[in-house]
Amino acid sequence: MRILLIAPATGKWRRTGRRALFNGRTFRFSLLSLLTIAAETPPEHEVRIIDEQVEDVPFDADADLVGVTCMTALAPRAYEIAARFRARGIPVVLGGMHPSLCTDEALGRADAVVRGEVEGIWAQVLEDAAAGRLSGLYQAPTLPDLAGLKRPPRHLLNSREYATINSVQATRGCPHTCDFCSIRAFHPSGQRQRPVGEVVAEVATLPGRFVLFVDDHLAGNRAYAEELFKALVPLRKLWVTQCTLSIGHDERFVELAARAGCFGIFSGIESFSQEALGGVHKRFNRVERYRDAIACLHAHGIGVEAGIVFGFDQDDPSVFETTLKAVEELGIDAVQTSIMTPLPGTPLFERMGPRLRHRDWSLYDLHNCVFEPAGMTAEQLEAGHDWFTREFYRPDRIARRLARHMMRPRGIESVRYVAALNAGYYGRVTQWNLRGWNPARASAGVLRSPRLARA
Ligand code: B12
Ligand code: SF4
Repeated sequence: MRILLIAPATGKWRRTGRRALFNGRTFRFSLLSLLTIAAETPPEHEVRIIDEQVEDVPFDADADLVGVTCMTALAPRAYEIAARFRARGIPVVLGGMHPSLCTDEALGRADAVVRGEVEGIWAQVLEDAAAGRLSGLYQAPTLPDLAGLKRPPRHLLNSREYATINSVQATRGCPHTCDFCSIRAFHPSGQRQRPVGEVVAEVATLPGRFVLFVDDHLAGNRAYAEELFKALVPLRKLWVTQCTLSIGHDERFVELAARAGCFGIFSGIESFSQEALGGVHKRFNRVERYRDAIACLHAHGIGVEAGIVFGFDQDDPSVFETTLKAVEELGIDAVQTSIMTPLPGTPLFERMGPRLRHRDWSLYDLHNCVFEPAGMTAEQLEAGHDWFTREFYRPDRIARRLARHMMRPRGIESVRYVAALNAGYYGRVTQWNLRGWNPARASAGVLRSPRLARA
């Protein structure tokens, strides 16, 4: 069979991806979801991967089966794509985060849906598609064993379009249960790990030094992480990953991570209100310990990109200004801002049901306010989010940040990465015309620029 695997993108990401400059490449790393499916596909089939961020979907392609992956914000686009192929009589199977968590909805938009991980069920999907009887829900009877996973065929991607195609996944899921997070909803049994030897063997085959671990919390199991880091040391790779800031409370562990090649982490700090963190089951983030944890990471040459969320019930219009001051004081290297978004399948979504403003999934992209906030209006929340992002990525602030970064241990080695991150986010501010205003300062007489359509 000729199999077309598609990763859709929303309108603004499609427009951004086609620009020569500030085209979002910094934030584009290899599509492990589709590469994993390609790896599971026997060689007698022909697989082509389309990433809509960088190329148009070939709606007239000759294909015997189309597979579309999607997260929530991309569901409407995935359904559009599915409808176009189904209109030509080509069967479509949907999979990934959103179809797994909103299965009934997805089943109404495709011939079949795979719920959960693809290993252990893809062969059945292919057999049914080849026999012309692809239909309904497919789910592997047990969670796949992460030992013996096949290597992703990264050559199917055009490496020039990505920050890196050296993405690797060592673990799936997370041991924590933050109630706004899709990871726990998708992986309810917590975290599973691949054998260290297999991960290290895969990393060793990757060209160049830079590697990106897409794990949700690479240090979720400390003993496993230590074993992995020790095995990575001799490879002399340089890598970044996601994990909680709590690793910064253990200097010995941070030192090992640095020796293993870690020079950056993305960490969901989320808020500077302990009460807000408690309200979403993220009490393990200790606000009073942020400073020491970040200082420890910096001392070992590990940069920190923080995830910050606005729109907690405890947030009022002053939150944007106080957060800006706090992240600057802590010397955080980059910030990814989001607006609190109740994503389907999460406990937060259930709790927020009556407060949801609509269920237009295309706006559930973490940059729009889709619920009624408690401490400010939806307009103030969106404006403050945009204002914070624009202020944090002001060129003078970026320049100061980079100068400060270079002075830190291993700063020269990692400054290119921090610069690329900051330039990438600055590009978003300009390309997406993020302006906003500070709700704590804006009074009736202040000119407020309206938000442009975001999807
Ligand atoms: C890499 C990544 C990206 C990359 C690439 C995305 C991509 N298309 O692959 C980039 C940087 C582009 C990205 C962007 C965004 N992302 Co993202 N991303 C991830 C991340 C960290 C890893 C994905 C991955 O490679 N996983 C490894 C693979 C092997 O696992 P998997 O995707 O679950 O796939 C398995 C199964 O789901 C299944 N499967 C998956 N797809 C399909 C398709 C078919 C047909 C079948 C049969 C099976 C199947 O089989 C796979 C193997 O078992 C995930 C977190 C995560 N753990 O998944 C977040 C995640 C998917 N992203 C998320 C979000 C919110 C976003 C953004 C909206 C962020 C933002 N505010 O801008 C944007 C949206 C971009 C857009 N509008 O176009 C959320 C989605 C939540 C949700 N419910 O929707 C996640 C879960 C992060 C989180 N912690 O909440 N992201
Ligand atoms: S620690 Fe991060 S990945 Fe884990 S449940 Fe919380 S938000 Fe999700």
